Amino acid sequence: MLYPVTTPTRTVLDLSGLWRFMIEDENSPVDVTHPLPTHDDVAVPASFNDQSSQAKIRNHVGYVWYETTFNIADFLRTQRLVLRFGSATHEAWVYLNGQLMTHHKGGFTPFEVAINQALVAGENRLTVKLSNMLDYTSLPVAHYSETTDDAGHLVRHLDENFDFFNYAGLQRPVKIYTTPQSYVEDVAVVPTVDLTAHQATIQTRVTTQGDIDKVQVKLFDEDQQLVAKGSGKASQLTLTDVHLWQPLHAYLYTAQVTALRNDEVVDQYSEPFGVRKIEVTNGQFLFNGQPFYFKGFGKHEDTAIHGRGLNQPANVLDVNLMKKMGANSFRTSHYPYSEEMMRLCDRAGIVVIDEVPVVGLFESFGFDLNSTKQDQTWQVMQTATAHQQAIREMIGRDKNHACVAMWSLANEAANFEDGAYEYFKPLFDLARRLDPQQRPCTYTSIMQTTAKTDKCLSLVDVIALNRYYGWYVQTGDLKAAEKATRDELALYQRLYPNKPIMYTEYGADTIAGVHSNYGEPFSEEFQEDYYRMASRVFDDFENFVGEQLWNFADFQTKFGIQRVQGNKKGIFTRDREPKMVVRYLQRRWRAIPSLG
Ligand code: BDP
Repeated sequence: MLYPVTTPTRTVLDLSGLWRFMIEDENSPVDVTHPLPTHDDVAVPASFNDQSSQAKIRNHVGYVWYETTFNIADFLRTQRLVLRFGSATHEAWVYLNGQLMTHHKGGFTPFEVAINQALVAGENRLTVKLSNMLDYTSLPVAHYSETTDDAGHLVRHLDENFDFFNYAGLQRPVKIYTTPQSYVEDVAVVPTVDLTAHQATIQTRVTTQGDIDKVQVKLFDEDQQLVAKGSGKASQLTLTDVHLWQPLHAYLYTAQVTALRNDEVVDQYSEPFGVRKIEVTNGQFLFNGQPFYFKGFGKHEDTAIHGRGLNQPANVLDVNLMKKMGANSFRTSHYPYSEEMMRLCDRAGIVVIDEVPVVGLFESFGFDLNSTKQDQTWQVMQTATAHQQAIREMIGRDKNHACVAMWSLANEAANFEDGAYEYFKPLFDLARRLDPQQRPCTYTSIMQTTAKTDKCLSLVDVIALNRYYGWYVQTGDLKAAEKATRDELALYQRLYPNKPIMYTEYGADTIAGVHSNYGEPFSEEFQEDYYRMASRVFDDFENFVGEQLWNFADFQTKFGIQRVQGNKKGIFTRDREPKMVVRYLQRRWRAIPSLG
């Protein structure tokens, strides 16, 4: 799916701004043929939750309604008009002038619908019903239940299988874009690099709709100079003296695709792309032929008031802070991030592990490493269909991004239970079939899954571990934690000598401003000691290809006795002030080259 951009044949209208908003009172159904019975406002894009002064709204489980009105300029009405949601969390029903236009489930990927047929002259009314509910068929996963209150009214409850706050709403831009009636539908760009010849072959695959008899492709460099051109829906162009897209040194070409009829331009679309080669071989993760070392973070889309809503200044600051620290990468834990963030990373040279919203695939969660208990996760969870859709939509959206170096197909699933391999095998096959760039695939493994009990390691290209020695186990005892960390990595390396291993989570809750002469847990001293311990171990392992700590910043969570206003494992506070450990990590990461 293409990101909406303006070109000589297309324009984009942004419906961001103030919308009407209400939570649904299930005893008085909404009549979509009339304006919503509310005068409350909500800003789009953003989560609705933290914009409200009322706990009842912030914590609402069920349906919410959004509404706005818009006009379309007469001169645009001959064009194909497409209404596009960057995301709608978690399930949406979209009505235009009272008519149901589309429905989409899955809160972190875009969807769109052509609206010409439903437009009226003058003002048009766009109404969206959203559900923030999750269950054992959705992604992410939550336990859903219902009770009734004293008045006999339905009360819905969610117990999420994850800690981040279940922010919802129209969290990403809502746009209307135009295309001509015949148009470029999709573009896939696949670079193949010959590193010794400094040359690349760029395959483009274009799909069109309508009356198009010719497709032209032109490639431009960063100075807007034409560097190659060709024609055909499947074209293969050669770039000589190629500028590589390197971690922290981005270089973006543009593929300009023109669709023609009788040699007249019908539609044009421009897609940025980078040229780089990613391989996993002999226990190494190679970027343009050189061993790459991931330095960075697991993150969240999470800022004050915006919640999970697009916050571009925060994204820019986060990338700037990463670069200052010498970090080069992050994982989109635990859902695909906004398209705006992906485009920013393409430009900034930040390497991304792109993760589907698959979190919480376990019946019961724990850190008991000696547990041999087998739940029925793979019988109880009915998420396979949603999982396939999430993979399709993530890869469909992000396939051309230079920044995406690997797909993560799950965070912390019950991979040690019977049925895990049978569940995951078709999903890995699907991802590999769908990705035109054939990127490596992985999942991040929960502590309960060990090198000996994980049933799915044969599926991954890189072993990605989420580990909390010294925090959730051996709490505060960094000596024991160091031994456990070392022993486990040694075992993985011995059993899987050809697979690169990385940490995709490790961290300790740290309250900014809390200090301890004794390096106690929750203090800034403990956080630094913890990271020093982990670093010492990492440096001793040859196949160890990266450290992405947990978490870039403190973030909002559901309520729980382990969470005082959220998860405090950030090395930055929620408003991006550094904790003490940042200086240590900055020194360390600046001294470790990304490549080499
Ligand atoms: C891991 C999860 C992550 C949590 C983290 C923690 O992958 O989402 O936030 O633990 O508890 O299990 O801090």
